[in-house]
Amino acid sequence: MSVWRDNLSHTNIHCGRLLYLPMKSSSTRTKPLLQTIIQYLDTLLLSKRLIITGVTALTSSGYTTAASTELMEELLVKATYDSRTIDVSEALIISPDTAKLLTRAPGANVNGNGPLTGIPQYRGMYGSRIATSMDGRQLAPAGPNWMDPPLSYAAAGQLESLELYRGIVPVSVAQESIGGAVAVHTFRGDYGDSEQFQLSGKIVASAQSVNQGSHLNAAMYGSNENHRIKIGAMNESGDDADFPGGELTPSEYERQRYDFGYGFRSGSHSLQLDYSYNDTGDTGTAALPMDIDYITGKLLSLDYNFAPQSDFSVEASIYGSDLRHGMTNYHLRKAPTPSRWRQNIADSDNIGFKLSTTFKDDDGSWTTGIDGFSEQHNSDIDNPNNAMFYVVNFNEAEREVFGVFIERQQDWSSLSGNFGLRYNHVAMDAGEVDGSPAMMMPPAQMLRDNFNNADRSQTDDNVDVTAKLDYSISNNTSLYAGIAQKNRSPSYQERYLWMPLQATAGLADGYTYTGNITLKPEVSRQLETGLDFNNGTFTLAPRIFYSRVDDYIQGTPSKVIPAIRLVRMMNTANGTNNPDPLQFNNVDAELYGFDMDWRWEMADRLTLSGIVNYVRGKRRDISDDLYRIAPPNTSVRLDYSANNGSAGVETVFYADQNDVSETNGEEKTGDYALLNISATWQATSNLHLAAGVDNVFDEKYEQHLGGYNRAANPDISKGSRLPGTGSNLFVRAEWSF
Ligand SMILES: [Cu+2]
Repeated sequence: MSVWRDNLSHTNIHCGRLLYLPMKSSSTRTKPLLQTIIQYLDTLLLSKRLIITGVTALTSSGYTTAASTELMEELLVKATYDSRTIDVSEALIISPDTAKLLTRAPGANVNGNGPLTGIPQYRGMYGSRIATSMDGRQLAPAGPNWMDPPLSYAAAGQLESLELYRGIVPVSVAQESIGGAVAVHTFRGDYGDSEQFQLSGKIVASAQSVNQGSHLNAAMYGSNENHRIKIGAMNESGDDADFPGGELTPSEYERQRYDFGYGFRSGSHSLQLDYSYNDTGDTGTAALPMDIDYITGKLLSLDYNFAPQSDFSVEASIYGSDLRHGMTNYHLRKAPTPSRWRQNIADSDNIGFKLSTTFKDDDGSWTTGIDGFSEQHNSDIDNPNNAMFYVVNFNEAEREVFGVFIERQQDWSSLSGNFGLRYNHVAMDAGEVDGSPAMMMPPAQMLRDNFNNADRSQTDDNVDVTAKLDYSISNNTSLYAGIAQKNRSPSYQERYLWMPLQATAGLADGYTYTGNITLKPEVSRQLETGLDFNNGTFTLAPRIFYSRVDDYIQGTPSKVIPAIRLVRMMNTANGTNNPDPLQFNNVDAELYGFDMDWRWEMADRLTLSGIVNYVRGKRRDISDDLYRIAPPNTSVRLDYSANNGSAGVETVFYADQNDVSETNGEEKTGDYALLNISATWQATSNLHLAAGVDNVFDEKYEQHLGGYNRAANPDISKGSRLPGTGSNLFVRAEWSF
């Protein structure tokens, strides 16, 4: 069975129903907003994507059976053999960080550098190795240290679901997906079934104790059979969070978000326009050298879908974003001496498109398409106390990916396959750089001149190939195997960081890095296999995987003499003790492991479920482990669902992590276990209440993926690991009308 997933219509995402409902034609009125878009996006057309997912019997009878009880439990994770869809509309989201929800899916974790900056990790890969798409669109963060990772632009209040592809990602899903893909689906309201306009809305308010945080989200939807409009606004903030023994400083946050959406459908055509404005204010990132002053983002997209017949459809989308970011090392944390104040102003301009078509036949479907994404970055460092000091960190650093792909979904009687081929052309370049250090210190001058004299324009031609096979051996059980080759071209930081700085897309290892213009793309050859079992009461989906990565990009001890000399000179001048710099270089690596989720419907209203994750990441060229790899971990949940409420208890266990990267000076972490409880109550048909306690026993623990403290704090010494937050009582009310 194939399930068609269409971003324009939200209902089918969850229900797995077939999509294209007959649409009635009607006259359309021109919207002034269309003009705004056209102004904003001066490039050509792009497309909405259409994913065809081969889905096993699990879709209809799998984890979603929880929904058949009177009240859905708070968090639904829907399983297919190749994805996990986390139903955010039902999720009890208290954390402002959407990325945290990913830990509900097998294989996934989060690198945390601050309360809003979760960077997805999947099977040991993270950062730009994981493709993140929001309703099919890409985004490149403004922050050279990923203070605004792509997923941070997916504000929880407006989301419908978070879809994590399991293992090998089909080529139609993302341009570069060497390590996995996360697809965010926003709720845009439903079309009505008559000419009559109907209004509905939802207000969600929550509060939590660990940081006196609060969240308020309001959304209004109006629709008839041809039009739908959405207006949403969100405000959230929190103070520094508590841990047993002190406070995490700075870990405060503040963010507003506004969303507007308009959809029109007529006959076999549909059009969707979305605009979002993100405004993040003072937000701590104690694991990084600076804190967020502001992040403003304007995101705009136009999607078009044409489905003249049930077996043929076209999707086109064009989108862009304009992201601005400021950060400092003095406004939220204890400031250094005035001569060492630093402010970094950065921006990112993104534009992209996608055009794809799908043809269905008796045995499956063909999907072909082209897509393009272009990002451009600037980053300038200054000192407000010293007008002479400046560093042009990145100057119009550009990265463009143009891709073409073809994918075949083939369904035989008990066997189904997904085969894909993608070619990406990557073009990168960067403008000349400068900085006052280059006028005063010969090593900095040499680095600048070498960079400016180099041929910085680079191109890569990458071919991705995937094959995934799913074989049903009985009604209950299917076997899965996949093989793929995936590429990732270097990021702009990895190629164009000219002066030793910690602008590393959030690695947060405390090392300064320089880039390497001539880096080669990473090539991963991946194998995975597993099974999906579901007999109605018990579900189990284990996978083992192996990924052999040639030219894996990793910081290695720098051989760039002026970079080493510069770091040492700065140490002498500032009385600091920074280690010698690293340089991004191609090495060889491998990642392997095991993960699974399972679920047991123990009794009518009682469900036990859990996740088990294990991953190892190693260098192949030398004896070392890869940096910041999630320790083995498991969680077990017991959920009770009643007629008008539910209750759940969860334990989360993380083993110690002793397999650490010597190259990155990584420290080991110990094991820990946490207990979380929560309950929900449908008070009236319109009012839904929830409450819970995370980390009930106020356990003190260190998250291996959480980073080290970089800010002065009486309770945590600099350079030691940041503790996880203490016990947290939260409440939430959701009112729909
Ligand atoms: Cu930043």
